[in-house]
Amino acid sequence: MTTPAPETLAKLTPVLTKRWLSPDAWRLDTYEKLDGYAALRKAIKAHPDDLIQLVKDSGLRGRGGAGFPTGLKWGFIPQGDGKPHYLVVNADEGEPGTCKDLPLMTHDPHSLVEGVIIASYAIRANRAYIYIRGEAVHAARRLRNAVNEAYAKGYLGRDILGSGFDLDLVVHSGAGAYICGEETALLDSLEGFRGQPRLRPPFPATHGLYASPTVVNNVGTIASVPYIVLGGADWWKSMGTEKSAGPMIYSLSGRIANPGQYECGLGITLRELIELAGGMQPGHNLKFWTPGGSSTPLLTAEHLDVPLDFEGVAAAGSILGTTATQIFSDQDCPVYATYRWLEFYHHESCGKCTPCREGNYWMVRVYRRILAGQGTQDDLDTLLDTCDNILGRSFCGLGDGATSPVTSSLKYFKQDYLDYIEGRTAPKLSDKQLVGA
Ligand code: L3W
Ligand code: SF4
Repeated sequence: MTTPAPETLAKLTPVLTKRWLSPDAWRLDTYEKLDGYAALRKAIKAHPDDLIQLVKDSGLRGRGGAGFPTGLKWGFIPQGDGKPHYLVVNADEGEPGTCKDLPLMTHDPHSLVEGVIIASYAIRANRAYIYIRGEAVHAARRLRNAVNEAYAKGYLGRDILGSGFDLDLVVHSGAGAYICGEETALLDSLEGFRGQPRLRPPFPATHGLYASPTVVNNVGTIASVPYIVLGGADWWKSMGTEKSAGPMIYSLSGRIANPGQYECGLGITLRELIELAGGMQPGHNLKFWTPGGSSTPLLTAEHLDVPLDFEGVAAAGSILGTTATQIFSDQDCPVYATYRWLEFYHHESCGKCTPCREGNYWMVRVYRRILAGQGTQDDLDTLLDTCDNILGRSFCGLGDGATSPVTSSLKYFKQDYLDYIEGRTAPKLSDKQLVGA
């Protein structure tokens, strides 16, 4: 394990993670001793429109994968329309490799609850939901405890802190389907239907939960809001880059000495992140990595110095996504890794549209053939052709995302595929594993 240089260590900017190591920070009394609910006390005295403007000024962008400007989204909520407004927090963190929202909700659930109250006040919503992934039992327990504590203290319910503002907050556990992280499938699931994406437009901002104006934001987005209220837009913008402002929690996993969550200003590089994580594991050299989960095209050792912000990663041909950096070495196989990801997408495809439902099914079968040593060069064309028929032709982002590891691994590591096809690499799957997709 290597020790990071002081100038690299200085790149750590614990903001959303700053309370994670404080014992019992998930309890209300500890949270309050650590500045908790000070932002709410300040925000509730401001005009809601001023809060929307503050978030716009901060440059905060969605932390769930798309990076959409948060203040702009809040500003889409029509006012004076006579309809109920809703805030829905997307806590269905399921993107492979992503692990930033679950630790936040486990260690510091009140920061999310406080963000929900401020955001709801800003968009004039009197009912909010946190839709949490079904498997996240412990985080859901912590959240429900935090919500109960907040009600008991008058931070939730009627006439919050004497402001006249009312808010009810419900923590809803999903049933463990990746597609319910897609915002409209999430809304269908919340309404009690099978979770499948809706056609957009109209977007949830105008036609969301129960066809009413709804803001759907990721956990990290909403948990950022109390810090922006307390620290101000300029302070927030002092971290990150001009177009990608603020700190970001990068989840590092794979062949590194110290996997975990590292919060740094947007724009840090993988080289620096690996240094912060104590270097690669002994005997391992970086071969490929995901900048933001498996739905984002793979990058390679050539991309160690790419700034990990929305623009930098896009310029390198990938997507920042959820900043889940999964790190693979020269001892890992990009063909096999892609196959495992595809099995995931095939399993999680909701089946609503043909390109994704059928395309992922067939691609899994082609990968099995290649990995069993029975592939042909034509199979590589079939994979690219299938991706071409999925990308941009699927009903939602799941289908598009599934093509990312396929096309990028073929772009950078075609030789690894040919090594299976031409017999230089021993098969990883047996004949028996060829069927049953
Ligand atoms: C009103 C308009 N609202 C856009 C809103 C829209 C949404 C947000 C971003 O997918 C991506 C996906 C995953 N009027 C609007 C508007 N909006 N135009 O802005 O929308 P969009 O379509 O850019 O993205 P999305 O549907 O939110 C998110 C990728 O992120 N991803 C993440 C996967 C998994 C997780 C997780 O486990 N937490 O996030 C990784 O790459 O593939 O492409 O709210 O309504 N004119
Ligand atoms: Fe369902 Fe896949 Fe189509 Fe999305 S792309 S609607 S997950 S079948």
